Amino acid sequence: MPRYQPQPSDRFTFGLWTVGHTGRDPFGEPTRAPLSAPEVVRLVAEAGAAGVNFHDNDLVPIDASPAERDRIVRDFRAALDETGLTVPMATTNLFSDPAFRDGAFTNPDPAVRALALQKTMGAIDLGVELGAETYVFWGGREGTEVDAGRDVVDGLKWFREAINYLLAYCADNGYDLRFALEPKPNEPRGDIFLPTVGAMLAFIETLDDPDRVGVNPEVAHETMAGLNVTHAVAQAWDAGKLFHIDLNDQNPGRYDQDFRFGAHNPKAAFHLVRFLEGVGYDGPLHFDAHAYRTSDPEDVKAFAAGCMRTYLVLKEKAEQFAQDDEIQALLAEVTGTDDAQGAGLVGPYSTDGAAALRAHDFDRAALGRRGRPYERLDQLTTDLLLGVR
Ligand code: GCO
Ligand code: MN
Ligand code: MN
Repeated sequence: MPRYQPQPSDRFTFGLWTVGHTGRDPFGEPTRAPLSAPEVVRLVAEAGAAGVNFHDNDLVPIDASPAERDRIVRDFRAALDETGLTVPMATTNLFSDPAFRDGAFTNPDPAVRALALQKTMGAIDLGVELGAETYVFWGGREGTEVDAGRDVVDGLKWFREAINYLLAYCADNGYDLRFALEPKPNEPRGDIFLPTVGAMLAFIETLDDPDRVGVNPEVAHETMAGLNVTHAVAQAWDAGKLFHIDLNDQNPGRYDQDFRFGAHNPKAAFHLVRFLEGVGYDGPLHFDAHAYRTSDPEDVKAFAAGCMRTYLVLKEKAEQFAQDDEIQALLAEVTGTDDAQGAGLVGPYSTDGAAALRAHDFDRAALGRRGRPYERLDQLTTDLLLGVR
């Protein structure tokens, strides 16, 4: 088998909206012809992915008749059956239609909030029908430009009401679906509510059934907020909330770029892969990215292949990192695991332990002098990534 050839067991997924992206942006018209859902399924399957995800309206147009819906779903399912691809995740488009221009679940108009619930219940039914196990909520229009115009606490309350309602809807229908909330700081709104993984994790604990709800961190979104995505993902993992992940790349301080995974900052991508593989994350690895506007259909295939190839190369690099004696010795040094001096002084509190710690005589100056060879460690990591190690 060719090296770095993705297999379904790698759990890579793409969205209909990612590989099917037509190159439209706020300044320009599409540069590529749209692909039908079965065409995306075949392209993604040929590239070696395991699954395909969709927003309700990526598959079924918002004004499709019931007969059209049935035909589209039948053709899509036939393509899935033919290729063996699955649908691990589904989601709702609550941002394109003008009705949602001032938010969906957090819209001040209760009629729009009700419409958003109605649309999402239909989309959940569709997702479940096609086998989805995770349902993603990305609050595209849930936010503001004008802070005088919205009480944020109202926004949070309405968002909570909506998620609670939909949790109850799933329970009522016997759907074994987990929800993954996806934070983003801005775009398309000036400010989107619950902008980061940390904010979302705190919000989840206020829901009626927090156990069924986790997060869907995205590389680009944390990077847009100037944050370290691996730290965010680690916190989600620590909380038992890493239900899904959106992989792509982003240059901080720029527009929402959705670059091919690893395209901009391969070192950050490496640390993320090393983390995911190290802890044994076994959920879907979803590429929420799209090809450059300049790409033709062949280049779109190269884009999809490139996302997966980079992940697999970085996975191999992570294994190399774990087996490199020099790197591991430096790691032991910087993490203090080679040093017995402090052992026994820290750990769970006890009265005796606290007394011993209070009586302990530290050589503070020596502690302040102790070397931390991060330069050497990072250079070895760089050498390894650049292929000279
Ligand atoms: C974005 C988001 C979306 C969501 C998608 C799934 O920046 O537009 O990342 O692509 O991931 O709507 O909910
Ligand atoms: Mn995004
Ligand atoms: Mn996303």
